[in-house]
Amino acid sequence: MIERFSGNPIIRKEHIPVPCNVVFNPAATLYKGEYILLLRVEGVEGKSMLWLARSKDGTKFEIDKKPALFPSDQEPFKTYEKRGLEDPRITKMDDTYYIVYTAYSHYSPRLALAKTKDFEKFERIGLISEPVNKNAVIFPKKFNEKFVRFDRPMARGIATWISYSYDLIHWGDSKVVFETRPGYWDADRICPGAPPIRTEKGWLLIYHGVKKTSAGPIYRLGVALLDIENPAKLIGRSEEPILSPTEYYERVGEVPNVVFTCGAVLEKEGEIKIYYGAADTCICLVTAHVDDLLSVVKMTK
Ligand code: BMA
Repeated sequence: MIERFSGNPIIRKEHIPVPCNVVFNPAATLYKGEYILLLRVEGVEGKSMLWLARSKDGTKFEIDKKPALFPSDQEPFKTYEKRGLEDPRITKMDDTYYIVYTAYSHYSPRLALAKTKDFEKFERIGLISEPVNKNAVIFPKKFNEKFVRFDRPMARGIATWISYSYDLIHWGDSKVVFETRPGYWDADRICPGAPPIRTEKGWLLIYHGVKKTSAGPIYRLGVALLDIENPAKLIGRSEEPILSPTEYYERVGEVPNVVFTCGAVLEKEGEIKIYYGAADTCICLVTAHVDDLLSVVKMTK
């Protein structure tokens, strides 16, 4: 159902124009007919910044000469981005691209939001959660005039939550949408991966599931389906993962046995390109047809 790109990994640290430790967990979108990735690049000192990469075909990327987003010297961001910016997700609404990312400091990770219209100028909107919270995705559509997001507060990391906002800064009405499943590949931790994709059957969410083992956690990808009118309502989930770390580059690296997505692009013909970090070390690509991903969703009883 899922096909790994034969040229994986598509981006490695050697492609970044400065020395760095690793490059992983990119956001993905389309802009003016090009594929855009916003890469998480961890510098040799250990802090992450976000770099832009562009491609005509979605497989061969050109990387900018310098980072697009790096720790701010302006308050209130300065205090909370001291240890870097991580794991971005991009959502397009009208002509604006919203970038939700993890602002990291000694206070622990919290969510921050920036925006751009052209991938040249970036403007920070706000810090949009307290710590410990990471892995948020914003829906590409408002519901009853409100922006909607999924995130994963570190309340044991066992649930994906929904929250609503009129201004993208103040969020509330939070509640749990779905959670870990004992005995499954997503038994121990769960969090949203790529921003939700609109399909005929509902909102398709590619998410991470973690199972702890005696040799450490294993990060896999699965899918969940949410009601098209009410994204707080779970329709169903895949019983099995859609992607597991089985290749050498997914099993061996900075953090072994990790496939972690922050971005997927839906093409006209229904093919989805899923970009992901492999073993927290490099960036890879798999493709899947949206109908195949929908076909593995089992309805929630
Ligand atoms: C998560 C995040 C990701 C990372 C993953 C696997 O908690 O920190 O950035 O890819 O763990 O190590």
